[in-house]
Amino acid sequence: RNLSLQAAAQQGELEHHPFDPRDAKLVIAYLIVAFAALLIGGIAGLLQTMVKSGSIKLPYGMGYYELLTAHGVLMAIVFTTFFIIGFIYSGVSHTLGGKLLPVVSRAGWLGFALMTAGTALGVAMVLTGKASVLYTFYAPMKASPYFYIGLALLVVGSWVSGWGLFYQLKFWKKTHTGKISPLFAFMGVITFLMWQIATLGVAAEVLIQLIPWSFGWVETINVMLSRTLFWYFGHPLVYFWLMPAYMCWYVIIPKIIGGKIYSDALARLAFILLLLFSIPVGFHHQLMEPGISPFWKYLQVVLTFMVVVPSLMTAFSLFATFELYGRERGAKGLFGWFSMLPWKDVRFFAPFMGMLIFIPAGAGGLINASNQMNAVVHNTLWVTGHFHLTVATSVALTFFGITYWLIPTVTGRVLTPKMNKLGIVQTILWCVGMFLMSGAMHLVGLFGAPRRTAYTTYESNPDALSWMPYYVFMAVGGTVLFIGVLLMVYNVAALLMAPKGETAYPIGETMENAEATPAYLERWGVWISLSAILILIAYTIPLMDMIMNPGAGSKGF
Ligand code: HAS
Ligand code: HEM
Ligand code: CU
Repeated sequence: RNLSLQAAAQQGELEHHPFDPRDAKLVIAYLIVAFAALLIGGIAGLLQTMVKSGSIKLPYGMGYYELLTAHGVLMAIVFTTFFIIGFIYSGVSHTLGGKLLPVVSRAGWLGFALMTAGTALGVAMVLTGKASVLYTFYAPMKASPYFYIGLALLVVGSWVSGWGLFYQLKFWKKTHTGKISPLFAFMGVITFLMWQIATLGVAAEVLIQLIPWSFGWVETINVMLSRTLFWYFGHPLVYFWLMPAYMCWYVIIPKIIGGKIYSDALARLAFILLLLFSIPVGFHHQLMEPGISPFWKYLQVVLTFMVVVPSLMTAFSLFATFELYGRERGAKGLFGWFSMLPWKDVRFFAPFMGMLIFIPAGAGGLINASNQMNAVVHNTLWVTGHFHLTVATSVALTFFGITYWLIPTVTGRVLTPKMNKLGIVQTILWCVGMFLMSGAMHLVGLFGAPRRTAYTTYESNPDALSWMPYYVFMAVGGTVLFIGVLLMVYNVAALLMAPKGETAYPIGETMENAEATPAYLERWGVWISLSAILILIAYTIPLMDMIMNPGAGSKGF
């Protein structure tokens, strides 16, 4: 109780603190690159749906896989990572002392420069046709070495930014001995800790395997090992997108609706479980690969079902926040609280639609993770449908919802009622477009339509022809979504030029009668060690096997 009172007092002191203008520049720089990536990635996405449905042929000798690589990289890696760092830097600046330490701000800018340079290099390679290897860059498909170098710069840049966050928390702890860190900062640091551990896998793949091989210094590559290192990183990557969305759901949304955070301790525990169980689960992307023994796949699937638990805790905690908020205002019956929520406020509405869609999105994930059902859906458009609900809707809509207050807050402006309305329209466009596109992807995937293919009728094979109507629905959905992308980019520009004023940073407070947060939740050493132990258990023997028995190795193409 004491801790939550302290936190509340601190909150009050922070609320009237205008955002530091130097930090604002950094946050806005990250957001601008993020939304530029969304725009270009959106154009690629629209063209993909047009090509697949046979509506257009690509001009200028452009290939489908150039487009799809650009889309995957720009949307899933550039848009997300830049947004996440901008968002977390803003909240850490706000909750840990009101501004970034000079060295942290320098780390943020250095990270930004490295990431932007890496993105420019990587995207240039993709758009000139020298890296049509998709965002998962599986060997033995081979890209120009500069594509991999670009990716490496992007990752190293994100490390530098992450180190800045760690330092800011360390300094805060030193100057606030005995106090538990603010929830937002705690979650931000866990997110980057997880990222730090996860990216070691892709760094090893890129530096030790792909770059020497693509320069021609070695002739062959161990494909099994490279895919395994990729998915050691690739699954936690999806939680790296999700955790900042959860930060908004746990910490920001209660404040925006005028309610309270249900439990600070539960939120922290959920994030610790995400740290522990996000990483040792990459094999659920490799269930159909022959080179891994069933025992290790089984073990990692068990761990995959463990990582569902913190998501269920999140669902529970959000329902509690909403219900208690509604009941406080006199809601009756089982679901009376539902109508009490501020539906006309885009800062709530967009992330809420993200939450709602996360229910079917997560259910689809459970299907994917079940070995026998994975055999049905693997490499079909069902999977593409799954992640356009998770990352491209639950996460993306939450990020859009954050943008409507984040830009005004850091730049000293206000969200006008007109922009709010445009935001609601944008959210509805996104939901309708995604319902059509992702719905069609899920269905046609069950009929066996493969992902990652351009227009094809397989020489009039009747099965392939029966997919066409779904591809048309995908294209209609893709068009609605693309209008949504354009409107979002317009909204960002409008927010950057909104009328001057003061907007508070919406950090929620914990319920008055909540349990005090136990200090062991902040025993970093314990959680990092446990995470390392789980990773060693899940990966040591399979990796040793792949390294000791590499087969002949594959030449690139
Ligand atoms: Fe996934 C493939 C399994 C979650 C993203 N996933 C992918 C790929 C991506 C991706 C990008 O096991 C493709 C990669 C590629 O290119 O090949 N996924 C899971 C499981 C979960 C899961 C078990 N995925 C995500 C999230 C992603 C994401 C999150 C991005 C952000 N996924 C898989 C598997 C594959 C896969 C296999 C490989 C498929 C293959 O064969 O290739 C779980 O973490 C999901 C747990 C979530 C829940 C939902 C909880 C609900 C909440 C909302 C509450 C709502 C409220 C509002 C409170 C159980 C928290 C309610 C209000 C009312 C009024 C109702
Ligand atoms: C793949 C369309 C937004 C992430 C695809 C594909 C289509 C598509 C048709 C599948 C192509 C294939 O498998 O042959 C769109 C449209 C969008 C959109 C029309 C909105 C205008 C997003 C967003 C994200 C995203 C916001 C992530 C934040 C991805 C990823 C792939 C993909 C990671 C997989 C690429 C691969 O298989 O290598 N998109 N998408 N998309 N999309 Fe989107
Ligand atoms: Cu996964």
